[in-house]
Amino acid sequence: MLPGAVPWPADAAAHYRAAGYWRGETFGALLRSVASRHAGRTAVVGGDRRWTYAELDRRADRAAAGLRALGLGPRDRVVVQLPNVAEFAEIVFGLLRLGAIPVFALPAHRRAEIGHFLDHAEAAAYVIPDRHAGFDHRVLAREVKARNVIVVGNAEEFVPYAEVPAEPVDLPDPDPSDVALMQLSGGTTGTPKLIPRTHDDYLYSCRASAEICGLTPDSAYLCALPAAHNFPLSSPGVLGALTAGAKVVFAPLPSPDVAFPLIERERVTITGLVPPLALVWLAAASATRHDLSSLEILQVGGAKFAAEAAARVGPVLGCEVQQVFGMAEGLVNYTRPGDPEDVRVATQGRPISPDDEVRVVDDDDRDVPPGTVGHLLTRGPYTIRGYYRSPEHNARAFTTDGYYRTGDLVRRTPDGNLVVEGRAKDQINRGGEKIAAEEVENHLLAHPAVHDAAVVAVPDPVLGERTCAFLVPAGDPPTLAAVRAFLRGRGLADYKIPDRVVPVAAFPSTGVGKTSRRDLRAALLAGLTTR
Ligand code: J2J
Repeated sequence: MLPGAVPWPADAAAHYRAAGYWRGETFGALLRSVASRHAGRTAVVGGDRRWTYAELDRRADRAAAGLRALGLGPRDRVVVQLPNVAEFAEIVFGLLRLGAIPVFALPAHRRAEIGHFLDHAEAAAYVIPDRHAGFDHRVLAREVKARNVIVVGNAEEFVPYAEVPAEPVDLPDPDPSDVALMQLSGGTTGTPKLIPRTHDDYLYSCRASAEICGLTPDSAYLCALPAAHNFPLSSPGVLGALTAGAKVVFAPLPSPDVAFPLIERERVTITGLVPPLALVWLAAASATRHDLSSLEILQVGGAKFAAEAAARVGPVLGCEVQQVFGMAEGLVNYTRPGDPEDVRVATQGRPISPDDEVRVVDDDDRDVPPGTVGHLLTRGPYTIRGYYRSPEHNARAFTTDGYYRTGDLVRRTPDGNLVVEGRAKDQINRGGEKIAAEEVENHLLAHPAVHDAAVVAVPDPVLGERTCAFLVPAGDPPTLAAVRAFLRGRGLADYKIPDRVVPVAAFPSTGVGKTSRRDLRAALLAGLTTR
């Protein structure tokens, strides 16, 4: 196992192998075997590119050889920050075949996040588009002084990806029990954590997810959310669709004007959205002239989807709603196609695996009675046992017997489905984008006119939650515009920048200790709503 990653205990690993979850297969080998069975079928569509499985397989080989010629090798970490383009699949499979480890950054990440990932992962390379959504990623690459910058598009002084692919060479297949890729945690601390996922565990979650969703070679998955997110990558997402020999269609944007024509043209059967986008689709669907009749499943996840909205998916979009409650650390719950309407509308589903262990506990880690709300703890065949190179944080984020503390408050229904009732972690879930309160607070504290800062989630009818920063100013309070400009200047991703700033003379006193920040945030929020 890559040093800095936490392996499963030997007995658990042996059980996961014996049960057939871990099959000793790598992503590179999997693509090879799917391509041999479905050579002529379409694997990937993105922009004007349309590649068969044979073509994707060949491109992945050429990418692996070219990346190797650039000096990259097994276990090298490579920060990949690509939008939804066909090259995403080619480059990711190239890295996976080489045994190099993609670290999936989001297109929205900026200097603060990318600098941290490059540093923390000791990355050997950084893969970017030239420009995306009006932003020049080459400027960012210069700012973070990344080594080996590879650019899809106009590279300027960097390495153009178009010139990277080389004649395939024989490469040893990586160890399937080793780290394949790294996902990002939503985070609750000052710096985002990296989540190492192995070929064995991640491939299991992708394959099992594809089965649960009924994917076949005739299915077409529309990747509408940014592909780097764990949800559209693996639940079943791009990788799950490819395990099934299905077609992956990359949408450059998730808006109905872009996605609906693609659904019609490519006869898309399944896609996944966060709740605010699902609401936008519901609003747009009744008036659309596009034929959406191929759509069989609309997955909604990343944040709680209200039952009233979920109930409208069937009548308005003519497909089944599937709720997905997952996390990049592992555990993913799905409502199943064909579940009774009340399960699909009002619960967040049940785990993928019979060996996902789920506990619902009180503040002292004691199991609560069935049906009671408590903290969700989990361990299982595709849930990590630790973040990358974070021993201190791991001691808090996992129990001594290896359960991951999800920070979610859930209740289990008598039929075994989970309902998400809230959250105990210091995080804001802004329409599916996760924001660690402490990370934003630390940036705010660097402002000369800020004496103290507390960032809280405020309910929002569209996004579910928005971010409000309470500030104790040092002198004249900074305006919202000044705070936003300041945080942008520090290179913080846009979605983390507070929507609202409320100056207060002093913070209410809530005692001392670690939990006092949480109490403080709760007290401030209560003050805001009664104001
Ligand atoms: C309420 N909260 C939810 C849901 C996630 C599939 C789907 C989503 C993610 C994801 C993912 C929720 N209702 N349906 O990785 O593979 C909140 C919880 C959870 C956190 C994880 C996947 N679905 N959440 O959202 O790592 O708080 O993964 O712990 O980004 O999102 O966030 P993330």
